[in-house]
Amino acid sequence: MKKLLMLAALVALAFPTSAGSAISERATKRVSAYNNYFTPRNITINRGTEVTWVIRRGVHNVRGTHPRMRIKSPNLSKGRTYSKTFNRSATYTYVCTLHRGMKGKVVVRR
Ligand SMILES: [Cu+2]
Repeated sequence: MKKLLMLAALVALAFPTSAGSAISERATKRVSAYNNYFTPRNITINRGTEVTWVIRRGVHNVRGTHPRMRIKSPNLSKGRTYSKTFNRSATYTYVCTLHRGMKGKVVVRR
């Protein structure tokens, strides 16, 4: 069984586009916000992926550390979300300005 799973993983790696193109066009990655951290804190995604931050506890915002990143949510309470699609390869660092040390990173692959 373990060998079968390994084989399936290898096949998926060998044919990433043919098997995954329909899905990747609307791929979404979720990041959760708790008190007071983002999880996962760092993510790596492909270009064109939408990242949705979901507020699970408390009130938080999502702000890029540089204005050119265009990551700028209002303050969001529990249950609210903020989404952004990343089309350019770069490393995007962001913070919650309400809580010191609450930060994360989105790495967009080339
Ligand atoms: Cu916060």
